[in-house]
Amino acid sequence: MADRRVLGIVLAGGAGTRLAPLTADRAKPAVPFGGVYRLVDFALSNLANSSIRKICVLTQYKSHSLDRHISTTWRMSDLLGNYVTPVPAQQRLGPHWYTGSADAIFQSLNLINDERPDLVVVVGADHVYRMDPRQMIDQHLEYGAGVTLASIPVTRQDAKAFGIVGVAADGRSVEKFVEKPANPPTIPDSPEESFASMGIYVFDTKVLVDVLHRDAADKESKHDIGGSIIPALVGDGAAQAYDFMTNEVPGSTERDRGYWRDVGTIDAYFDAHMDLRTVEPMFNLYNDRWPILTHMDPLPPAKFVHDTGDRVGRAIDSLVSNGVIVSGGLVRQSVLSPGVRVNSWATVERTVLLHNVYVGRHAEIRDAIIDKNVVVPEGVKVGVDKEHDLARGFAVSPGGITVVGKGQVVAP
Ligand code: ADQ
Repeated sequence: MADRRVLGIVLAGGAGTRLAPLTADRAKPAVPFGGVYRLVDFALSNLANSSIRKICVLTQYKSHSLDRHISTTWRMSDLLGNYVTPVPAQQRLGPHWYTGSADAIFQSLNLINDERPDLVVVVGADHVYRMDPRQMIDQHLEYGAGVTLASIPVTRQDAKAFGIVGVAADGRSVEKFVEKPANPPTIPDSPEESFASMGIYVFDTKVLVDVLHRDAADKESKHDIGGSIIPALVGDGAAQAYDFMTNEVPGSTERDRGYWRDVGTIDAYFDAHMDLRTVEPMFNLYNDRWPILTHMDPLPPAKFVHDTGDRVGRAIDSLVSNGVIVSGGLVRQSVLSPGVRVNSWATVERTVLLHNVYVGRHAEIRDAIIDKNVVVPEGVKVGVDKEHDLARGFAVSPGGITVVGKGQVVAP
């Protein structure tokens, strides 16, 4: 791909309703993840680490904290022609916001006209994974596809939430594509699995511009990439699949190779956190050959104090960010964002605490996600009795994870 001009487009405008209440006042790609990151950092790190550094991030809903994060964290040197720009919906083509992900790109065609790339790499902003898109681009060029879509085997049960790809005997040419089917077609020699599109695409620019114009003229279309653009290109015989499991990223471990999670629901978001914190994690944040990049506030190191009797300040099997103080409390199997406080005789277990959460003495938190700045007063239990959690107005996921949203008061 060395001589090709590539533009990255990150789709960051989805409302993320299934992640409520974490998306109550922020866009899904701005939801904090893994202590110090935001979800969008994974997609952007993959592009930046593979030297794709002309990137437009299309934003829409509740985009303030997302815009701020991108402008402050991801600003690159214009001198080298690099940029990561947040592009808010601008109503360029009429008085309506983006109707779907294809409309978001259609309304932003001026960016493509300005940059005149050979290829456009389109990625979502709500997945946790490492991927080197250059390997997918190489396949795209080698076989002359109009669009190449990254694909991964998923269970039949999970397949209902994805676009499902049917490939020809050559293992590449896409013969069939169905968006979120009720009855997902399976992989021919593996009846319990389906081949899912990961929402990661390489387009020839001309092919993309042409199909977007056709789609815009279609009054019946919902103007989604998965719902309309990909099916149209499959109809043209122009779509090929790229097998994500063949992607090799420097420094990945036997265990975390091929890791990709859609963290669109509370349970998936919680489980992906648990994947980070074990001795041999399912997803290894400590791979410095393919770093996940972000902005970190200049906070002091984490501190653990008190070691007398039952009052021991410690954290085990956990990720603990800068600025945290665990003062005489016990943290187990949890992820703590910057600025969290855990006080004496408190217990925090299988829990994700976002920035500056305060846990008072003797409090007990289990199987929970607590959003920024929430105060859990002395002696209060959260996540221990799910009926009580619901009665107090907290959300409880189907998997039994209690979520206390930003600004919610936990009564003493
Ligand atoms: P979904 O994620 O359900 O499925 P969609 O809601 O279109 O599809 O979201 C795709 C990406 O576009 C997300 O990152 C979202 O934030 C963003 N987006 C959605 N609406 C947008 C808008 N109006 N403006 C800007 N950005 C917007 C897609 C594919 C499936 C595939 C899964 C993989 O359609 O085929 O299997 O991703 O997770």
